[in-house]
Amino acid sequence: MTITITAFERSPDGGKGLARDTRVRWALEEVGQPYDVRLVSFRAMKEPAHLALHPFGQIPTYEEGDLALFETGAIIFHIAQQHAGLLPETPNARARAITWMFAALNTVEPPIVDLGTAKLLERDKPWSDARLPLVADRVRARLDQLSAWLGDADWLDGVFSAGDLLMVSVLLRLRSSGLLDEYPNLAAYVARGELRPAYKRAFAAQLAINAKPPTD
Ligand code: GTB
Repeated sequence: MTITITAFERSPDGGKGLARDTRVRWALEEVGQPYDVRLVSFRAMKEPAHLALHPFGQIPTYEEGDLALFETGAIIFHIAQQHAGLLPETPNARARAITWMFAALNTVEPPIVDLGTAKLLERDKPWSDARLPLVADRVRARLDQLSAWLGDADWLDGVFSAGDLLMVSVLLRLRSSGLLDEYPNLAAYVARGELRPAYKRAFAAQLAINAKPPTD
């Protein structure tokens, strides 16, 4: 059955792979599933046709036959359940990998998104200079803990899993901040993720769309 995901018609990052369709592309590449992409404009994302797929008017979405999903965690969990390669077979190892998926999305991603918001949308506020270091320190608190857990291991729980895919995807958003470089083992972890052939294919696919010059 054909898989179709949605992505920005033109991502605000110009092809750095930071929009959340990249992680879904990466998961599909890891399990060897071909997929189509439907590009949506910011306006189309808020129109009824897209809202019927995604109640919050965002990308990415995932369609496969009569199944429609939104939320990257749910989409990647679905892909990992349907195809081998993203979750271990052993029940306990599988449960731990799923735990890392939730940790990436619920514990590590929120302060990173807050930092992005503070830098991109709040810099003109009179309180921004005072708030920004606090937000950055909340990210550091999580990175301290994650770095201590990872130590010199390659992946979070033995073999690469959907937990690593999501954690690396989340951490990638920090690269431009320089915060990742304060943690050499995390920087190396992210680099290891980016070196995976499946990630490279996913990155190239989104770049092919976003690097195109505007047609209008
Ligand atoms: N929790 C949801 C999920 O994981 O699927 C979050 C989905 C989400 O935030 N989607 C964003 C979106 O559709 C795109 S990825 N935003 C439009 C809107 O809400 O109206 C967020 C994103 C956008 C751009 C960059 N960038 O340019 O660097 C990075 C991340």
